[in-house]
Amino acid sequence: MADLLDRRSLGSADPEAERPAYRPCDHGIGIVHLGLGAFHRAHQAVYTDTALARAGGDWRIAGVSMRSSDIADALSKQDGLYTLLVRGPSAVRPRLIASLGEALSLGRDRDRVLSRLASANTRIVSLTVTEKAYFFDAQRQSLDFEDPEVRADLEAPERPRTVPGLLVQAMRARRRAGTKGLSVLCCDNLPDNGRVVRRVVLDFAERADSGLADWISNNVAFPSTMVDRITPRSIPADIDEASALTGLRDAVPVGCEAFSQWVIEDSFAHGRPAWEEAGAVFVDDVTPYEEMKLRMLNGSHSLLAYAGHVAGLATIGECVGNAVLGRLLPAHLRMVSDGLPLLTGVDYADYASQLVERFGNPGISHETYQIAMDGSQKMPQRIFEPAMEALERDMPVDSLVFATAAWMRYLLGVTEENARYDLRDPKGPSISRAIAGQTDARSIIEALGSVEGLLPGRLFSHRMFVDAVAQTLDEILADGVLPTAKRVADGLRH
Ligand code: CS2
Repeated sequence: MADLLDRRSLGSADPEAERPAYRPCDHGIGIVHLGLGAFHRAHQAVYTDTALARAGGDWRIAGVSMRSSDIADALSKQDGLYTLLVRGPSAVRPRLIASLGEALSLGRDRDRVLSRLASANTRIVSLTVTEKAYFFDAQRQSLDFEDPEVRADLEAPERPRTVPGLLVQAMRARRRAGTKGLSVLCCDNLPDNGRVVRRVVLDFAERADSGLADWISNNVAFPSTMVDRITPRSIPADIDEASALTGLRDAVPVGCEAFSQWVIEDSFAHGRPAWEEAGAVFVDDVTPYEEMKLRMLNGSHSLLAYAGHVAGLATIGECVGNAVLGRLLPAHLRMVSDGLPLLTGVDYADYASQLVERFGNPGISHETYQIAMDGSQKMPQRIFEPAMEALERDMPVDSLVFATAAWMRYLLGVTEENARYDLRDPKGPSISRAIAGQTDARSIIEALGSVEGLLPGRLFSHRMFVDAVAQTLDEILADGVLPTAKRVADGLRH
């Protein structure tokens, strides 16, 4: 693929695909990215591609696949090049991305990954590793020292498998070699994500060597970010589609929507690419943007995913097209946005209508089952925190109650059509063990309450909230999820 690009001469106009407007080999690697999934390749790698074309710099990316080596292998065979399929409502626009300079797999190339992380040329480590990979215990606000994977890394820090272990090992090497610090840029959907990764890294480092923790505090920046672009997992049909559009054979194309947003706290230790050239917005405080996105976009994604999956609706598009959920969605968005602080330049009503349109994009097929994954890690910031805040301010919580009950119904592991599925959640086995045999809402809630760290104590000691969840869950169990959603939607302000 790279040969083909060179022969066709980079930067020349192409009738079919947008091509990189720079010579990749002119730019060194300055970023190590952990988590080489579709989202990174649809988001940060694309911003970097544009920034390289417009402002240059040694900012290509060494991407690290944290689990399987398939993607890294496929990308290596293509010299890191891949096709982005930008899916609008009626047309697909292909674009070739050249910002990945190297693709590695942690399991196989650990030494190479560590030397990249320790290299003086590396000035940013960015991450899209999913919420659970930080091992952050939200209740204790610290690293989860009890987790077996964390314990294993603490016992053998030179062969790290977890993100905190890997980052600390890299910092140890930098400190030892007298190399300067860098910026760690978390791009996962967690509130205050810079602070979360800083906390787990410092907690891990303190156990190992407190001098190292001080060095990290003084030399490493952890800017927070809000990232957004709907990027369903890739499917085999994407390969033929990409090839038909570009004439190039790409084994790992990525499809995503056209919309993209990146809000970044501007506090980097040793520079950064000119991502603003690609539309990234730099601010002092990302919090209000994160809350808006996590609660409005991700929160309604989760609501639709749980209700939809249980009701047999396979995609977010089907949910939006459903008469009941399609009505509940805007009402939920309005209810949640009523609790958000004013944000200069942002009209929440416009943001909400844009979301409804994005979710309904006929070019995108985003599975409810994919979004339903890892609910124990997602529900707190998407549903529980806005619910807690609304209760404290005496504001309505109806659709948040519904989302909670729909999630609990999902945790039973069987659809209304009796199809069984795996929960795909790090707490899945404990959840299934706890609720086995429970059939009524109260016993289900009580059983879930016994799963360590699953239901936040403050919210679940709120009598009114728990009563409402129990009533809604009983209704779902008796009448079905969609009739219950209809009752909730009917009661809400539209
Ligand atoms: C989704 C997100 O899978 C999920 O949990 O809610 O991946 C969502 O598509 C992205 O955050 C959009 O930016």
